[in-house]
Amino acid sequence: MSFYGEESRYPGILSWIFSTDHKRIGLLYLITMLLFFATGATLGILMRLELIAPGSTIMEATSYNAVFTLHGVIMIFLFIIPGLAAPFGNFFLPLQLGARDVAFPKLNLLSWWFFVGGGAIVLSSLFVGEGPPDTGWTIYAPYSIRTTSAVSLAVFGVFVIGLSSILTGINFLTTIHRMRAPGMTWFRMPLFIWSLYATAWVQVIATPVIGITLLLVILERTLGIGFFDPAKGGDPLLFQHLFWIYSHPAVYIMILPAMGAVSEIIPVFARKSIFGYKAIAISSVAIAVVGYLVWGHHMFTSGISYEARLAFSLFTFLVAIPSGVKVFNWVASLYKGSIELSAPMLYTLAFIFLFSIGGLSGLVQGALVTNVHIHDTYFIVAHFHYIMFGGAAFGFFAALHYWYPKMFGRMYDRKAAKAAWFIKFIGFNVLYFPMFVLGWQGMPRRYFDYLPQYQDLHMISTVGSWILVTGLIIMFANLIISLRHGAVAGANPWKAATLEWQVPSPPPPENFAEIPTVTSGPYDFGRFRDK
Ligand code: HEM
Ligand SMILES: [Cu+2]
Repeated sequence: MSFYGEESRYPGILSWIFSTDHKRIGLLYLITMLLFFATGATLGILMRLELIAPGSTIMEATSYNAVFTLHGVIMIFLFIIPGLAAPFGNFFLPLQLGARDVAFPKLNLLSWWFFVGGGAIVLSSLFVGEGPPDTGWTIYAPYSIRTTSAVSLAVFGVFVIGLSSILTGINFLTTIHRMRAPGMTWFRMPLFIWSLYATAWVQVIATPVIGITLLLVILERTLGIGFFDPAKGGDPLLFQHLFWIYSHPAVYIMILPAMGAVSEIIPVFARKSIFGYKAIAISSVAIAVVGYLVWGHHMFTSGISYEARLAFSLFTFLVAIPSGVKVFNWVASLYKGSIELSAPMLYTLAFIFLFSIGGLSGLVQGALVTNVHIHDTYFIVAHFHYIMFGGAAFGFFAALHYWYPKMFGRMYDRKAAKAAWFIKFIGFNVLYFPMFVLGWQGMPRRYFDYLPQYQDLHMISTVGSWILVTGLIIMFANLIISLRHGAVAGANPWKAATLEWQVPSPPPPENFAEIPTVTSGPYDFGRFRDK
């Protein structure tokens, strides 16, 4: 892409994959993650096709197992955990802080290499060994120890991706502590940065736990050590504890930056300063802390003690409070605002709506009694897609439409963007809402076949996947075509007040000719009124 005028020792694509410029690295993440997303979405569509009717329609049970495993692994580890932090965090953290780059640019490039390298290893597990992994993305022992599919390779790939995540976390923490522009006090930082800050701590503290767990799985599979296999005196519940000690906080790695982006977008398109800035900032940190104490809610039916279940249930309800604080503050910020329904704002409103449905259904799962009824059913599948896709991924699309003109210097077709949003919003709900009902009626998850009584709802859901994918295609086509043909955007098309909008689009190498001095809060629109 010629519009990135960085001086480079290398020609063409090499000037990208060896660049230590945070903006280029952000774009590298964006492109690779969207490719992974497209792969995962294709697998999702295939599953929905299989589920259009009972019995085997387009695949057999064993292929279905591999497809939902890879869909889950790709969507979780290659798309939604890097999430908004890797592409938008890399691109905008230094810009919003008033810095020239992140603290460790070379480490940053290495993180991206670990990310693509790990992704390639995960994908190669499709083709080597005795078939692709078939354990589900949760790789539960003892099955994951005993299956002959390529689990070790996929798990190693995820381990490498974990390294990438830790390094990014360290980089962001150091950058935020050390590189804020003069006058950028903690409570003048944009809320997106607060969310990256909370996320980075979770990345640094929680990710090593999954790293070690994955190594134990590999050791057990290759050397037969017996950490988790009861036949050897191991404990499968130990695996579940270790897995969820990471994987629940990981939910916040995916959702916090999306919440941060939404907190940027709302004030800009409601032309009001955000309501409850400090409450939103501190609730990010509160979520990160309390998020460590709830992992057992994935294990209510596994035979853990009554006391443990009670405690985990209680903490699960508590962690909902800071999320609720955010939702109320966002709504209060909209109240009496002069709201402009442009694409980023529409995605933001969809985010709030879908995330709220996901969050409230999470409370149904957090309650001990109802949990037993819906455990391992489609209710869970509906719930986590509302959180991860309706929440985090719609937040991702919100951020993409908000920052696109800044990243590429051009504007997409606004009408097509709104149409794509509308189609996706409809498709999403037609696809996933029936799953709540299916699950409540007892349809188990991870099955390629089902009783005839579930067919109608499954059929509706599959039609929803076609609507959704139509919207996705329109969105991507619009964004890709506009890279070359979109109208020139200018430095600040949304009249936003944060620092990244005060430099040209796309920002020049090193971002700022002169490091700015910050004299007011991030959402102070007053200075635009008199112009
Ligand atoms: C095109 C969009 C998508 C479609 C059609 C789709 C569809 C599905 C289906 C049918 C299942 C399997 C249900 C079962 O048999 O248990 C599934 C599982 C899953 N999906 Fe999606 N999905 C999509 C997007 C996403 C996104 C964006 C994410 C995350 C960001 C995601 C994360 C997952 C996870 C983690 C699983 C569980 C895999 C497992 O059970 O191990 N999906 N999805
Ligand atoms: Cu959880």
